[in-house]
Amino acid sequence: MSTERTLVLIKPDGVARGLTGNILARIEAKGYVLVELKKVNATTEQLAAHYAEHEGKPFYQPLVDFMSSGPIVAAIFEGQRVIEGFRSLAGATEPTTAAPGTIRGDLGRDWGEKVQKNLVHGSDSAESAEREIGIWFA
Ligand code: IDP
Ligand code: MG
Repeated sequence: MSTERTLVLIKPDGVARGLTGNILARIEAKGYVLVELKKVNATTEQLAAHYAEHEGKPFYQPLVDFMSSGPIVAAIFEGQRVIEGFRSLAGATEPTTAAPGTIRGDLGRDWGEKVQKNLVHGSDSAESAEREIGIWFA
């Protein structure tokens, strides 16, 4: 299978807590190649497109508000099976139960809010990756 790309976002909690370098270092140390990197303030339009699949769910508005609450870091990483590999590095959605050794398991916790602040986003399929890269690196 040819090399693939994934979209990684370091969410506002990760940036605010000064964990950008730690998170990027974990992905690079795994062997994936950084292709693009930028710090941005997400627009309403970008977040509506990015999280369209979650519209209508109870955590949707808290999620959009959270993602608008401060700067994020967007990155494209490349490598064979990087989509699956980054999801494995990130760990489960809930930081409380994310495995130790993962980004969310090592660096995240539950803060008792309506949205899980879990440090990172990673694309979940090749189709999602191409769509999401188009949103953040148009
Ligand atoms: P993922 O980021 O692990 O792929 P998704 O199901 O795509 O998880 O959800 C997107 C984001 O929405 C999660 O990363 C998390 O921040 C938040 N989220 C998902 N499910 C819940 C929930 O049940 N309660 C609160 N927040 C949630
Ligand atoms: Mg997801």
